[in-house]
This record gives sequence, C-alpha cells and structure tokens, in this order.
Amino acid sequence: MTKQSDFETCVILGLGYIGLPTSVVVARAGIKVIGVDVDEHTLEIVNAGQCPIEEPMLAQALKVLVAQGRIVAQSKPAQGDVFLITVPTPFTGGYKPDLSYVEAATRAIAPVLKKGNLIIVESTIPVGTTEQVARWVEGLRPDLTCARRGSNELPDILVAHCPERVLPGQMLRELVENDRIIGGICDASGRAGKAFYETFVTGKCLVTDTRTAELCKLAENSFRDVNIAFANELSDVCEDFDINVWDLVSLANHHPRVNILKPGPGVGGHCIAIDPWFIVSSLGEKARLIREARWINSGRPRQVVKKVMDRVSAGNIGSIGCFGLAFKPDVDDLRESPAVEIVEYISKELHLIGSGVELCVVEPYIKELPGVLRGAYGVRLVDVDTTLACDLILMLVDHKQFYSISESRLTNKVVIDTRGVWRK
Ligand code: SAJ
Repeated sequence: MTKQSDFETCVILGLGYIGLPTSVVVARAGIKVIGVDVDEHTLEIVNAGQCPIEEPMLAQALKVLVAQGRIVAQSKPAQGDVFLITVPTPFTGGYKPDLSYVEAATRAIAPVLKKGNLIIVESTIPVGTTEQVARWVEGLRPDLTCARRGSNELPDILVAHCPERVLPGQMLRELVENDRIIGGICDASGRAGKAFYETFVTGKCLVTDTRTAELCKLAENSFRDVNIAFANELSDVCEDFDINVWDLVSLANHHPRVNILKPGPGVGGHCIAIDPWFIVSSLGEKARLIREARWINSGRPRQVVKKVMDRVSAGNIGSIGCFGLAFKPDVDDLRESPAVEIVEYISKELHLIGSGVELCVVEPYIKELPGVLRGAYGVRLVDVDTTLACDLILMLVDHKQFYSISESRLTNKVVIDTRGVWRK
C-alpha cells in the first residue's frame, strides 16, 4: 500500500467544496476516483459532467474527467485503495462540533474496507477525532485490525488525518502547490498518507501524529480569526478617535514586522467562523483569547445593523442599497456570510418600525436571493445602477467589480463602507 502505484482507486466521501476539486487533482494524477454523496441531485449533476459549485477552472476540468470515466459519482462507496472523508463538520447549538457526518461516512465505508486500505479524514475536526474514527472502524469491522496510536504493528487498516487548507477561488492550484500536514495514527499510516499525497502535491508533505495535525488546522484558522478580531477592534478604536482605520492599517503595515489584516462586517465562510469553536468547546477557559476573538467577530454584523438603523432613524432615508452578499470577495459562497446576516437583520428592524424603506441588494454572483432573504421585508435583488440610486449605500463585500464604481456616483448619498472600498 505504501507504493504510489498501489493507489489505483480513491473513494471520496462528500462531493462538496473540498471533495469535488480534490476529485479533479486526484484523477489528474492517474488515480480512478469514485465520488460518493448522499445528495441525489449532486450525483446527477456531476455524472452529467456539470459542476454544482462556482470555482475557477473546476467545471471544465470536471467535465473532461467525467467524460473520460476517470471520475464517477455514486450514492454508495465501492472498494478502493484509499478513502478520503471530506464531509462537513458544522457545530450544534452550543458551539459543539457535530461529527455525525464523519461518523456516517465511516459507517458507509466500513462494509467495503479490505486489508491494506488507507482512510484519510480531510474534514476539519476536533483533536482526537481521527482516533475516534479508527475506533468506529474497529467496532464495525472486528475482522480487521485498525491503526492504534503508539503501536508499531502494521494494522490491516491505516488511518490518517490530512486537513484541507485551500482558499476558495484558487483551490485547484492550492490543492497541488500547498504544503500538506499528514497526521498518522501510527508510523505506517503517516507514511502511507505521505505516499498518497505525493502522487499529486508539489508542496511539502510533512508527517506528524493525528492530534498535532488536527490542532494545526484549528490553530491556522484561529490565528486568522484572532488577527481579524484585532483589526475589527482597531476599527472601533479609530472610530472613537475619528481616525480613518484603512489609512492607519496601511501606514502601520509599512513596519517590516507588522501585518494587520482588514477590518470588516464580520467573519464568514464555513471555516474561520467555526473552527475556533472546536478548540474553545474542548478547553473553555484555556482558550480565552480565541473565544474573545470569536465574540468580537461574530458581534460585527449587529454593529453594522445598528449603524444603519441609527442613520435611518435620523431621517431622509427611503431606500438602502447593499453591495454584496457573499462571505468574501469574488466568490458565490454565501455560507455564514455576515452580509446575509446584516441584510436579514436590517430587514427585520425595518419591518418592526414599519418604515416602508426599500432594501435593494446587488450580488453579481447569484441569480436569486438565498432562502433566508426570499420574501423578507423590503428586500429586492437588483442591479448596480438600481442599488446606486438608493439614499443610503452600504458596502458589504469588496467584489472586484465594485471597485470600478466611481466615487462621483456617491455624491449626496449616505455611505457606510464596511470594507474600505471607498476609504471614507
Ligand atoms: N476577512 C476579514 N478581514 C481580512 C481577511 C478576511 O474580515 O483581512 C473575512 C472575509 O471577508 C471572510 C472571512 O474573513 O468573511 C474568511 O475569509 P478568508 O479569506 O480569511 O478565509 P476562508 O474562510 O476563505 O479560508 C480559510 C483559509 N485559512 C487561512 O487563511 C488560515 C484557508 O486557507 C482554509 O483552507 C479555509 O479557511 C478552510 O477551509 O479552513
């Protein structure tokens, strides 16, 4: 199993934002990919050579590989050499990780596992989860020995964790070029994982134990969250001193060892807004800074709503034009998007006061409003010109095309720019 040529078939569980692009880079390395998903619609779309998500170059690549029979999508796993688990790990009400998708994926592959197989969990998971996966496999397949932490014996089933670390918008490149951290439950699992990733990764494949690999991923995203929280706190400080935060950050970043991130309306997406909780929920008091950063960032949307509503209460606002709904620039992804939360709450507040104020939204990456905004009070999905005709302009997502809007079109408007596009 540790020879590259032994990886003939890779079964990928979860054909989402990570599973699909990963299928492409694995198939391009000459490994047959069996993609598995519980969603019938996703299976139909993929098998028709289409792509259910927006990601540069992905649709073309998928079309070719599906047509060549190098990627097939199906509802149940088949036998293979390596099994990649790329399912979501959301959190439940009390910020506790929901591992039910990882457990369901493990249950789904258990019947087809055979001696020599390698299971790799790519989903972001709390520390200790990869060992839990191995224990689930042991329970489901008592006829096979499974990797154990600290054991030197070669088990029938190898288990590793290799967290995905790609940035939406540049996934196909980053999946190949980024360094990978591979945590093996035992040495043989780590070696096998490294051999697998070396079939398509040009970056370094660094081997460690599973717990270190798990925390490494959580630490990376918490690092970014804490640093964004610092920028957000600075923007509040600047406001009190009547200082332009964008100028301040840009000047401070001329220091060779300072790199302050950008303040904004909050932190969205399916990673940074969630992963830090996987540390906090395990350790509570020991992770105070990480928890505080989460509170700062998750409180940002409400601050923006308050600013807007204060301005509405001051009078003369008949319409609000919101720029962007995506969780970050130049993507169509609305998951955990602060912009969506902000529009939703402004709409609720406007409804409460029965204001009659219109809420125009322009989001070039979507064709219809997300469910939570469909039918919401005053909300309409419109074009740039209609949005610019509003009395209050609210910049929420700094998509490239918004930068070309001339500031002269904002004359006599009230402008709240949460992304520093117009820097005023
Ligand atoms: N944001 C700011 N200010 C900034 C940078 C980002 O407010 O200076 C906001 C964005 O607008 C967005 C959120 O933070 O709402 C997250 O965006 P992001 O670009 O920082 O990160 P993601 O969620 O797209 O991807 C992150 C990446 N992790 C790190 O940069 C450490 C990516 O490499 C991971 O693979 C991904 O999480 C993941 O899947 O975990």
